Amino acid sequence: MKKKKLSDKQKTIMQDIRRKDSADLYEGFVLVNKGKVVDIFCPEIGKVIQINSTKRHQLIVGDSVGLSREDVPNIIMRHNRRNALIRLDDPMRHPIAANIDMAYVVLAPVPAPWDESIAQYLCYLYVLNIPCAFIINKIDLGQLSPSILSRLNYAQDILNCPVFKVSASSGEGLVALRQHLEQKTSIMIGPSGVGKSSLVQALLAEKNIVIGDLSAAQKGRHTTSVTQKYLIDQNNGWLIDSPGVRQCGLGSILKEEILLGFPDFQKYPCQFRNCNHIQSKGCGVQHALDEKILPAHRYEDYLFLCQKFSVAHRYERHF
Ligand SMILES: Nc1nc2c(ncn2[C@@H]2O[C@H](COP(=O)(O)OP(=O)(O)OP(=O)(O)O)[C@@H](O)[C@H]2O)c(=O)[nH]1
Ligand SMILES: [Mg+2]
Ligand SMILES: [Zn+2]
Repeated sequence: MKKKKLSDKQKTIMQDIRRKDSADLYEGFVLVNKGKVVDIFCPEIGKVIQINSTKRHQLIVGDSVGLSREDVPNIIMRHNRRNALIRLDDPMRHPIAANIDMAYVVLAPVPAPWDESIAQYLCYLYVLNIPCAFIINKIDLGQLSPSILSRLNYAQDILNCPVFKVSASSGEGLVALRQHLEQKTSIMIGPSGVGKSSLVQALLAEKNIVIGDLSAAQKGRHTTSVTQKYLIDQNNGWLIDSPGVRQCGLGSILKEEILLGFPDFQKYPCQFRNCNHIQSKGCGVQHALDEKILPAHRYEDYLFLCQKFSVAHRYERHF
C-alpha cells in the first residue's frame, strides 16, 4: 500500500508527540504573552526565555509548558490548566490567566467601588472556583463607605475571605500582605486606577529575575494593558498584574451560577426544591432575612445580581 505523505504541520505534531514520550523536556511557565513572543520562566535554568508564540497552544499567563532541550527551545506541549480566570466583563469568556491559587480583589476609596460589586466579585470567583481575598488600597486617602465596609466584614467573617488594608504609597500593611502571598501564585484584579500595578511594584522581590527584562515598562503609572506574572517572593510567591475592569457586569454568567456565589444561603434550608429565594412564603432565606439573621445587604445584592443576569442574557443573544 502506498504510504500517505504527511503535511509539514502533521510532521511537527508527530515530532512533538515523540518528544513528549521521551519526557526529556524543560518545564516552564508563561510570564507574559506579548503576541508574537511569549516570555517563559524556566526554573531549572533559572532564566526567562523568549519564544515565538504559536497559535496552536493559545498560551496565557500562568500556563505551564514543556520545552525542548535545544539551544533555541520550542514549546512542545501545554499542560492541562488547573483553573483559568476570565475577564469579568467578557461575555465570550476568554481566559486571561491560568493556574491561580488566589485572586485578590483590589479596592480603594478613590475610585470608589459600588456596593453590589463586592457580591459580584465573590460570585464570579466562586463560579470559577478560585479562592478570593480583598485588598483595600490607598488607606492614606481615607476610608471606604460604611455600606462597602459592612459587605467586606461579612465576606471576612462569614465567607472566610481575608481582607487587607494597605497603602502602596506609604507601605502600610504590606508586611502582612506579603506574608499572605508567599508560596503561591496570586492575581490582582479590580477596577482601573485602584493601584494594582502600584502594589505589584511595591511588593516585587528584591532580586527579581524579571525586573530587568519585563517590568521596566510598568514602572510608570500607565494603565495596564497586558496581564503579566512577577516574582514577589523568593519563597516561590508569584503575583500577576491584570488590566483593570472598566465595565461592570458578570459576563455571561448563568442564572444557576449566581446561587454558587451565595454559599451562605445554604444555611437556611427552604421547603421548595430548586428555590430561587424570591418567592416569599416558606423560603428559608426569606425567613432568615425577616428574622434579621441574614443581613439585608446580602439579600439585596443577590436580587441585584439576579436582575443583572436577565440583562446579560438578552445581551448575550446578540452574539
Ligand atoms: N494615595 C495613593 N495613591 C495610590 C496608591 N496606590 C496607587 N496610587 C495611585 O493610583 C493611581 C493608579 O495606580 P495604578 O497602580 O496604575 O492602578 P491600576 O489599578 O494598576 O490601574 P489599571 O492598570 O488601569 O487597572 C496612580 O496615580 C498611583 O500613584 C496609594 O496607596 N495611595
Ligand atoms: Mg495597572
Ligand atoms: Zn428559598
